[in-house]
Amino acid sequence: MGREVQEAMDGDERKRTGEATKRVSRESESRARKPSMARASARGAFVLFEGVDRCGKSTQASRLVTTLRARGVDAELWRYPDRTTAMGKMIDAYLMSKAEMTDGAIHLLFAANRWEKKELMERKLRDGVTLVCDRYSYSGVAFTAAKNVPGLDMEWCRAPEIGLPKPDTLLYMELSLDEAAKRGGFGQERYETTDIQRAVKQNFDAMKEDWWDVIDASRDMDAIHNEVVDIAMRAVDACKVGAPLRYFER
Ligand code: Z5A
Ligand code: MG
Repeated sequence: MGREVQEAMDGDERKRTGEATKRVSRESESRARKPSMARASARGAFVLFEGVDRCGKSTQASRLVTTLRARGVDAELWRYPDRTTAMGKMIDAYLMSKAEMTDGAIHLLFAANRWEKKELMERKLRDGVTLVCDRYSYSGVAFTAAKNVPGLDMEWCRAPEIGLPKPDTLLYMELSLDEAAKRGGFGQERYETTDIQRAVKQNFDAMKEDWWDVIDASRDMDAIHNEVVDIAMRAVDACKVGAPLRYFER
C-alpha cells in the first residue's frame, strides 16, 4: 500500500473516530449538565434517616434493612460519616478529639467523604440495590451551622453538597431533646453537648421540606418500624418503575 493511500486512510479513520469521540463527549457532557434528567429505568431506592442524636436512626435503619431483605429487596446499610475510608479515619479522629482541624476544613472533609462514595452510590442504585443511609448531607449542614462560626452559615455549608444524589425519601426522626436525654447521657464525641444539640435541632427544623416524612420517634420501636417500612416500600416501588434519581441543586 502506498504511503499517501495509507496516510489518507489514517486521516479518514482519525476523522471518523474523532467525530465519534466528539459525539460521545457531546452526549456525555449533556448528560453531565442535566443530572436530574437521568434516564428512567428500574433502580434501587435511596432511603435516608436523619434526626438529632439518640432519636433511633441507627436502630431503625438496621431493622429496615433486615425487613427489606426478608421481603426480597436487595438492600444495604450505609452510614455517614463512613469511618472506614482514609478520609473517614480523619473524621473519626476529629470527632474523638484525637485530631484538630479548622471548622471549615472538617466540614469539607465530611462532604468529601460523601463525594468519594458518589460513583459507588450511583452504581449500586442503578444496579437495583436499595441504600438505607444513616445520616447524610442534612447532618453535615445542621452540625457545622450549629457551631455558629462567622461565614459558615447554612448557605455556605450546603454548597459542597450540590451535585450529590438526593435521597428518594427522607425519614426525619422527630424527638425532643428532653426525650432524647432519657435514652442515656452523651457519649465522648465532640458534638455531644446540649448547646450543639439544641442548635442542630433548630437547623433540622429550618431545613424541613414538604417531601420529608416526619416520624414521631418517641413511640415504641415496633410502631416506628412499621411506619418506616411502609414509607420505604413506597420509595422502593416508585424506583422500580423508574423514578429518576435527583441531585442537590443550587
Ligand atoms: N456529622 C457531621 O458533623 N457532619 C456530617 O456530615 C455527618 C455527621 C454525616 C456522627 O455520629 C457524628 O458526626 C454526629 C454528627 C456528625 N455527631 N454527633 N453528635 P453518629 O451518627 O456516628 O452517632 P451515633 O453514635 O450513631 O449516635 P446517634 O446517631 O446520635 O444515635 P441514633 O442512631 O439516632 O440512635 P440509636 O443508636 O438508634 O439509639 C440511641 C439509643 O436509644 C439506644 O440505646 C437505643 O436502643 C435507644 N432507642 C432507639 N429507639 C428507641 C425508641 N423508639 N424508644 C426507646 N429507646 C430507643
Ligand atoms: Mg446512630
